[in-house]
Amino acid sequence: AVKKQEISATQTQKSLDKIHDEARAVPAPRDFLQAIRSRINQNHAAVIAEIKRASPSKGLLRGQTESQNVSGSGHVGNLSGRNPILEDFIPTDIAASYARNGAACLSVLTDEQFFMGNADFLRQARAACDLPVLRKDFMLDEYQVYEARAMGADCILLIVAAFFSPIFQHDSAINQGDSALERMHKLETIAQELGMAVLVEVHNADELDLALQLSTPLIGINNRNLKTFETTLDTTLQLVKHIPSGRIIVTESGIRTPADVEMMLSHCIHTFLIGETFMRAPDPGVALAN
Ligand code: IGP
Repeated sequence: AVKKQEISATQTQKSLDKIHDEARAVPAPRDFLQAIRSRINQNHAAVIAEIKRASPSKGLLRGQTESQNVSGSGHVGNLSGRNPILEDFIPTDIAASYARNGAACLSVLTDEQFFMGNADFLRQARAACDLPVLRKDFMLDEYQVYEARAMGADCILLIVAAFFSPIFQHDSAINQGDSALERMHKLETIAQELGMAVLVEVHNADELDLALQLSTPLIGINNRNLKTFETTLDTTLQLVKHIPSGRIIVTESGIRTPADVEMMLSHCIHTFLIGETFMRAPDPGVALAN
């Protein structure tokens, strides 16, 4: 990914101007919040269905890597015994299947380094259906927010922990000298000015306090600890108690079974972000429908 830190200082303003223009030239955003609300109003679970080829904790989830692909039939190692045709990673097919099977929205990993993602996956998935799309990536500076819109995103992700952890920081974010809340607020404002929704992600009570100071109603509770990868649905059940009404709570990560979904619904949590479970299924959309 060409991120801001890789661009020299003299080029920075020029590239910012350029991405700014690109963000305003693409077709208008789709309404992410409305898509969630209308599923809930029809008494359905609202599922933000994720398209993710790999993850840092689990490695390759679906399809094959380029190195596997060069050798003849390509399907090797941990893929043996599966159906290689059904399980190829084809963002357009996955998106269309999710849409047919009642997803509220899509989430697409665009991070290349940790998730083997790509901006093209988002473009392809969005073009294949009429669902609003979350750009799932680690947003830290304004360039990335314009870039998200320019690739067609309808929602961005702000991970509160990322604004504090030095491992996520790069120069431009550190040099701004603003507090974490100020920086999040700035990115939120830009996203909203561009017509996008903002999903703010938390994992503990301190992060939640900050998230609630933003104006977005969309609060994601990540059941996975991003440092240890430990995942427990209790995280959602604990934090939900501290969230005032009027917010849309999204329970994220580690949702595996219909029983998990029922359990969350019984706690009045209606919105789900699900990736791995669908990615490992022969047809991700069919897995969603069940
Ligand atoms: C989906 P899972 O366990 O269903 O694959 O999780 C989603 O919550 C996860 O991909 C995620 C994520 C993130 C990925 C949540 N927050 C931040 C990257 C960055």
